[in-house]
Amino acid sequence: MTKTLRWDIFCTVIDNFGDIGVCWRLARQLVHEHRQMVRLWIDDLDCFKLMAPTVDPDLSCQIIQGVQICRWSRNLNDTSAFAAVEPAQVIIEAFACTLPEIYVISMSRMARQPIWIDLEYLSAESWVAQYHALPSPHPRFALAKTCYFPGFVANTGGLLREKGLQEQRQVFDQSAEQIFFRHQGILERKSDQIRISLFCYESAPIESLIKVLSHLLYPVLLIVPHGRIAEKIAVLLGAVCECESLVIESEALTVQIIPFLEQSNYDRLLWSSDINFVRGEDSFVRAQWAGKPFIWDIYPQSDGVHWDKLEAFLELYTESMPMSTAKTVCELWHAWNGGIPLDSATWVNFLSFQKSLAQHNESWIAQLLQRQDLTSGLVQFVENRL
Ligand code: TRH
Repeated sequence: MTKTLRWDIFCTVIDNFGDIGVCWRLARQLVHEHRQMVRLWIDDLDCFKLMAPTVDPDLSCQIIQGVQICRWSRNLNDTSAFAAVEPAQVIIEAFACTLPEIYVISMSRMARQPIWIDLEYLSAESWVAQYHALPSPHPRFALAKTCYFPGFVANTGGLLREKGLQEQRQVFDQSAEQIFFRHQGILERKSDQIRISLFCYESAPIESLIKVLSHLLYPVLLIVPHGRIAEKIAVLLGAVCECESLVIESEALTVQIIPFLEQSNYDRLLWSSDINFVRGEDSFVRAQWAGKPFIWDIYPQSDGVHWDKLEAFLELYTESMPMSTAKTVCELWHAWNGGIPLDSATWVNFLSFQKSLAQHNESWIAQLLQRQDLTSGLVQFVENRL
């Protein structure tokens, strides 16, 4: 039986939701599936509240779904608050967020060295397997930090995947979908209508996509959770997005802006859409578990290194696809990431592979399911070091 340990997860929110999205998933899984005791330190509770609505941003400490949520004040004057904090036995420094110095000093004074893990960003690049789980000594203290890399293949940290996730998706049938849509106020499905969810960065060619979708021969419902992209689309279509919900019609296209969803409801949106546009890291992984054709908007980096990351994933994901399907996927993904223009031919071509892509995705899921999930892997990694 797994030993119950105390875990501290540190997470900073930059200007997106991925870091907290990953940490929140990991924290819950550790508690619910592995009976660990978890404190999650977050520097932006307002942002967190968007995906976990029961969070009270005014509280410095609260328990949500069995996870102790602590506000991590980044104010320099407040770092002394950490002097009174006893470090946990396992510390996750998510995405190199840098632990408070005083906390690291406390770690170095512990009778038994804690297990310190730097949880890294996900990548399909081949170097990941070489660097995964390598420890590096601290320059000043008798501490070691291990870089833990999520990944898609053997010898990486795997992907976040809750127990029973695929079973939940499989029982999410038409009537469950209808109930979900009713609860979220999402328009009912019309026959022949293609339903698309959209979550992307402002750098994506949104204007071209709207043009392409408006001029199609069949109706499209584009569902956009509220945020900067939704506002941009409203402006493009001459509407004003004054509240979090809005329906805009433009020829064949209906755009529905909905409030930002609670994290597990976002999964349901991915399961019930025909095609999903996703971004970053966590929604990208969730789209893979959802099995529907998806288009990834990779987090753009100023030095352009994200292109290598995109190509590495495409290579792996399309490896067993017929050449024509692979070419079509690559074309649309390149266009969506700004590599080439996005035109209606690229889109229509992609749509023609909708069914075969959904089939391919089921084999892709089966392939991913052969790997241990990230949280179980982490728990095992820690146990091996006790
Ligand atoms: O928000 P992101 O762009 O986060 C990014 C990436 O993680 C990137 O790798 C990182 O470097 C950068 O932040 C700083 O995209 P991502 O990773 O998909 O995270 C979105 C989270 O928001 C995910 O957990 C799903 C969740 N979500 C909801 O809960 N409800 C919603 O309505 C939507 C649209 C998303």
